[in-house]
Amino acid sequence: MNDVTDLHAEFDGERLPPGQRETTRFPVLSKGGTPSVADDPTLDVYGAVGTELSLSIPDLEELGAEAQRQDFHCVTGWSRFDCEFYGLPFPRLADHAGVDGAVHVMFHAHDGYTTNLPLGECDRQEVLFAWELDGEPLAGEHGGPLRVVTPHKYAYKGAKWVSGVEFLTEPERGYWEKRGYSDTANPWEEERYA
Ligand SMILES: Nc1nc2c(c(=O)[nH]1)N[C@H]1C(S)=C(S)[C@@H](COP(=O)(O)O)O[C@H]1N2
Ligand SMILES: [Mo]
Repeated sequence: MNDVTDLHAEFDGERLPPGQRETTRFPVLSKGGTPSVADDPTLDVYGAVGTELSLSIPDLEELGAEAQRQDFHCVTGWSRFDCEFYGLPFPRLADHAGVDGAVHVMFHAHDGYTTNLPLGECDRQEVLFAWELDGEPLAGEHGGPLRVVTPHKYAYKGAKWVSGVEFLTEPERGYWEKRGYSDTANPWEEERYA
């Protein structure tokens, strides 16, 4: 298991970011209800890439899935330590598609949610397309069958029920980023609101 719970060191912070409290529960935070998503979803990869792709979870697994132990920080103030996610690191997907002029990424989800990151901030090993948590298939309310996790950012940067990854040549803002949440979302700098 690849342990990335020491990620805070890169941001010169403690393991528990400022203003957060640790919880052993796993609260559900969704803008609406849990959408119905096929058990065998496809992830569309498109925009400024060499090859547009439509990938199933088995396709993602074949590109080089791995297990990682990660911490999860919600902007509303709770952190859950030691989440064991299994999924595909973003860089493997980006390499497979072949980034072609992109500087930014928009993640799209089945509930209409979107969230954005600069390419350099999602082309990181700990950004996972995840379909298992703690040895079980990811629960629907937590974004199953497939979600993104971003342990170096507040968790709104990780789209549950992810449906598409759009590579962009200009920055754009996602759902919460347009509604007053921080675009940069660094938990160790408490970048909660814009
Ligand atoms: N598609 C989608 N992804 C989403 C959200 C959402 O409403 N829809 N909420 C975000 C927020 S604000 C947080 S804190 C985390 C919560 O994940 P959890 O419900 O598994 O705790 O998912 C993020 N990803
Ligand atoms: Mo959140």
